[in-house]
Amino acid sequence: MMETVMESPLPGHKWREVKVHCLMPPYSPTANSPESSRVQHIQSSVVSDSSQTHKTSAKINLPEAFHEAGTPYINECEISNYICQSTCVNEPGGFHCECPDGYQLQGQRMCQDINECESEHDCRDEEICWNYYGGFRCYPRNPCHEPYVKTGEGRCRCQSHTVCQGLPPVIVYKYMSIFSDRSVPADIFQIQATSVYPNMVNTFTIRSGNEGGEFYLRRSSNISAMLVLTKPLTGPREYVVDLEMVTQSNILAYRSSSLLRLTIIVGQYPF
Ligand SMILES: [Ca+2]
Repeated sequence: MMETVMESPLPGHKWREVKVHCLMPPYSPTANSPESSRVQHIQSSVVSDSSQTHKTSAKINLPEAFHEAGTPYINECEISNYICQSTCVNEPGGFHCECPDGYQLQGQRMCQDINECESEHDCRDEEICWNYYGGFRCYPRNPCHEPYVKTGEGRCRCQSHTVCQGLPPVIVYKYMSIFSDRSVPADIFQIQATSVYPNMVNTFTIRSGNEGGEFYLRRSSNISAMLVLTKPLTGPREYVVDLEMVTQSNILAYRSSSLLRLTIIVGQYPF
């Protein structure tokens, strides 16, 4: 903060000029992203956010006031909302910034999510720890339910053709974290076929979880599509979005599908 004292037009008064330059943070990918996995039919990856820098500059003239003790009094927290990323606490002779639960101060003014999965968490052995903005979750290592059986990390296959009629043969479970009120539109998740055959056409659709129209699936090629966030999400909230890839060939009368069940954990704060 830069500070100069100038003479006021009013006799006996001085004006204090305070310039505040505050850099809001760029998005910092955590250990959760970018992240990708390959399965038999689907490859997916969380898309890194493009760095965004919000620069705010405030230039405010404040009349010089005095404490009873005669020391100059300035409430820095009233100068700008951007002086702290989260909470500004005024104190005699200065101020300090505080962060909400689940965050730690990064420098003097910024807040950084604590990755509880790298330190202390209470997930059990049969669970995986998933970090998100402001907290963490424990998810079962085996997400498969009858009639599906686990055939890989987060991957479930239905073994019986008779029981599985009308059901997707494969369900892949993926997780991602996102903070509140992210600017849109934003590419957040890529889904991609890993097995490519000639004369096969892949189509991608959002099967469920998009009742509010928050997402859009943009086909980027015959083997890939991008999930686009079209509305800012406000947390804390969890979305479960089912993305389906259908592979078919009219020549061979072949049709197969895979389902990617994406859990999106939205943090409470926009950082
Ligand atoms: Ca966390």
